[in-house]
Amino acid sequence: MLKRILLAAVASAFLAGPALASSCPRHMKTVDDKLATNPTLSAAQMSEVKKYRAEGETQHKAGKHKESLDALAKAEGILGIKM
Ligand SMILES: [Cu+2]
Repeated sequence: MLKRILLAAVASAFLAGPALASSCPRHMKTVDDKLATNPTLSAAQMSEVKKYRAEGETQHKAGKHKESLDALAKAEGILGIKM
C-alpha cells in the first residue's frame, strides 16, 4: 500500500517535470531564432540578451527550470518577443 503511494508520487513528479523541462529548450530556440534575424538592438541590449540566454541554458541543465524560464523570459522581453 505504502509502496503504491510512493510510486504514484514518483510518477506524478515525473509527469510534472518534463512538461516544464521541455519548455526551456523551446524558449531558448525562440531566442536563438530571433537572434538569427539580426534584430536591431544596442550593444548593451545584445549583451543582456546573450547573458540571459546563457543563464537560461545553465539553469536548465542544473534542473532549475523555473529560474531558467525567468532568465529566458527576460531575454525574450528585450527582444520584444510576446509570450
Ligand atoms: Cu528547463
